[in-house]
Amino acid sequence: MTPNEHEASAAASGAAATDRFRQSGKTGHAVADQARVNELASALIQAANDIVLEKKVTYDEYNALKSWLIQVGEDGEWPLFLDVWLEHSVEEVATSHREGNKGSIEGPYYVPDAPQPQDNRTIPMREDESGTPLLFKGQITSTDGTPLPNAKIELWHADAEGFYSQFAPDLPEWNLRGTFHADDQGNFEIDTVQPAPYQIPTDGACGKLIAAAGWHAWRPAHLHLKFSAEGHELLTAQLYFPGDEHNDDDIATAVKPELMLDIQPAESGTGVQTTYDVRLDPVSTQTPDTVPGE
Ligand code: MBD
Ligand code: FE
Repeated sequence: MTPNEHEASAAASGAAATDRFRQSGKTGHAVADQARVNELASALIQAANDIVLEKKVTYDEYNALKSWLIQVGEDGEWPLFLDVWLEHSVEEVATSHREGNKGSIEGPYYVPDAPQPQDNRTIPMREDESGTPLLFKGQITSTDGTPLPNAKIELWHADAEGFYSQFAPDLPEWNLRGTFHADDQGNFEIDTVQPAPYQIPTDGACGKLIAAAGWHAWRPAHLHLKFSAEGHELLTAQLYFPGDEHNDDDIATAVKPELMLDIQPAESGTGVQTTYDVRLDPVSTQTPDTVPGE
């Protein structure tokens, strides 16, 4: 991979992630409650002012911040910046009530409605797709153990070079993105390949911050998943591979011990396999108004 190819994919991935977010339908849920906007915006502005006063921020530093924030927008990297450094806390708040499997952040590279392969098993990939073949299987149940027939599994991940289709040049649309359904016992089996670790583009605004601060730009190799079933909360997760050098210092703070896969040699003799069972939380019938004590 030459620096020029990295540059090309940095520009493409930022713009594509920004477009994707605009089309996601999530922008329509803006918080309209004035008291809440006041509370959150005031707290954020206060926190920033506290930092300026406490750290004695200079005009040069203030102007560096201003030009960097402008650059984040020009590079299309707001989705990347927010998902890498903030989404993990939002995810923690959103899922703290759950009893079923732990999840993790969605990140900037999800695309809804990925193809459903005819065999309900093989993720779309190039004929010569490189990487270790990976059989990913498991069972989806409710938290009480009841199998969830026909549960939906969406899987997307980087290729063996660390690139995501639709966000990097020269990859077929939907490469390594698929939608699958569990059988009548909630069981699923998916054939894919092992992804490589992901590096934040080095030439964009986020990469410049990482270099200027002396951090590293890596996420450990990961699978992205969404598990859904009628009457159950959507589980958005990432799963990780033991031994990855960045499992303990993920730049996006999205690794949890419960999300580590158990990778074994494949019974087929080719590649590796892993079994990951998933328990989904039933949608609560209690509205906040009926929670005792409220
Ligand atoms: C990724 O692949 C990712 O999963 C996250 C959360 C942020 C940046 C790139
Ligand atoms: Fe990712």
